[in-house]
Amino acid sequence: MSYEFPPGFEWGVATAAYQIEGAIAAGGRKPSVWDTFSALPGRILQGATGAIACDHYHRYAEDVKWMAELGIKHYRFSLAWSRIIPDGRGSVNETGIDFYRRLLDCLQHYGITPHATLFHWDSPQALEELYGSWQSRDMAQDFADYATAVVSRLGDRITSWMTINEIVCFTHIGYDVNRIPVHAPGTSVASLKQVWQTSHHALLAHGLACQAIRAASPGPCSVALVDNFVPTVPLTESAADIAAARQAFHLHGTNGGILEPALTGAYSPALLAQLGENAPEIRDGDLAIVHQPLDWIGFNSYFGTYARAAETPAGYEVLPFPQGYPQLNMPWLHFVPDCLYWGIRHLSETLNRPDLPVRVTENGCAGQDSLTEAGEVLDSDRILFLRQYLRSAHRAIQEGYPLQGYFAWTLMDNFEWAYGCDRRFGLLYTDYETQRRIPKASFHWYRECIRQNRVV
Ligand code: GBH
Repeated sequence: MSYEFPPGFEWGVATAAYQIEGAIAAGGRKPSVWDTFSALPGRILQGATGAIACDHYHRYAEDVKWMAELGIKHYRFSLAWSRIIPDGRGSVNETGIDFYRRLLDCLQHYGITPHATLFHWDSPQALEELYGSWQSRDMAQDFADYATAVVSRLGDRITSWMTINEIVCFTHIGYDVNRIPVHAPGTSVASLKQVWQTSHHALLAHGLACQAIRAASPGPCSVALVDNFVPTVPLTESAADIAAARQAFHLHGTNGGILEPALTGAYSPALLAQLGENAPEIRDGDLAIVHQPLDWIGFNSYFGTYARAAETPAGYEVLPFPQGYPQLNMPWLHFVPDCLYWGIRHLSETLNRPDLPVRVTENGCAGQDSLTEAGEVLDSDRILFLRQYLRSAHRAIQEGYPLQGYFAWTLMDNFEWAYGCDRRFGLLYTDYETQRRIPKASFHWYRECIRQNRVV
């Protein structure tokens, strides 16, 4: 098997603003909830913050040069809301916009197509103080206004837009019931209903932003949502286990309450029944707003959960990972390459959206990377990981599923949220002392895949 991809397959890398930019007070930027959260003692491993991160704000030109060296033609990045509208609502900071113009011009110089995410978790602190950010329905309209501000200014340089990255990560992981959550804003709330309300508001924000992007774009553009739904993977590919995985999908993780309403216009009925009084308040007309036509869907693929047919009332069971199951250097990052294929197939078959083009907008892993005496990083574990997931992508294409592109997470080691700078996901090793980027073995391997347009 040569694992060749079709001509035009989009090879890329992905990053996010707060994880790489640093320069948190430069050019009129005001704090986001991640600045506040990471400054609190004990929230982030080794007390790291994103204050400097990879200093990409100042070093973007060098970073884009590395992308060109890697051979990618597509780059996914995010914009920092509080750089562009520092108070979250109200006046636009043109200096913030200018930074992205410089970045975009540099990408264009190297022939790299930008794919921009409007929001990757860094809500303006001002809106947290004003109304508790995602706890308020007002956040949705403020987000849509921010989308208008961005697209009307940068729509000449960007035509591929993503509204929001991974709703669950700043709602269900940012708000928790009677427990300190691990992500910003880190608010403890009284009920699960309040948690679901935050993700419902984020879905509304997504819907209103889709409308705002299309209204503000000076020319044709495409609009997507990016989600990290968790695929259920049939333990064997028997017809019974496949049916079990499809049944299990809706109630697994938050699949039925985030991806499902966005793509089908309805929360999973089974999920709503299970939530009972903890279901969010959904007003008349909300689901029509949430269910905007999308040009494609972004799938962040990291792990999945095995399911099989079983003699349970539901007719299936989801399986815990056995002791010793292979995983990468994060507690949740089990090695399940088939989840990439099954995620795409569930979009098509289980949510009945075979029409919807897919991009894998993130896939990657943390290793315990270190420099050898010769100054190399020999991350054969990352090569193993990426190679197997890419083979799974290849299978999806071979079977006719509409997978258009693949973005490795991530260009360079960066601020890994609650894990600070301790966990490295990059193809480039970041020396945080000197800000030097050092290509890992996986960088050279990925470049070869791109050059040959196949999994090598
Ligand atoms: C991606 O999320 C993010 O988009 C990206 O910014 C990040 O750097 C990358 O992953 C690597 O982590 O057990 O409560 O700690 C991936 C989805 C979200 C999956 C958080 C694991 C752990 C929740 N991840 N989740 S918890």
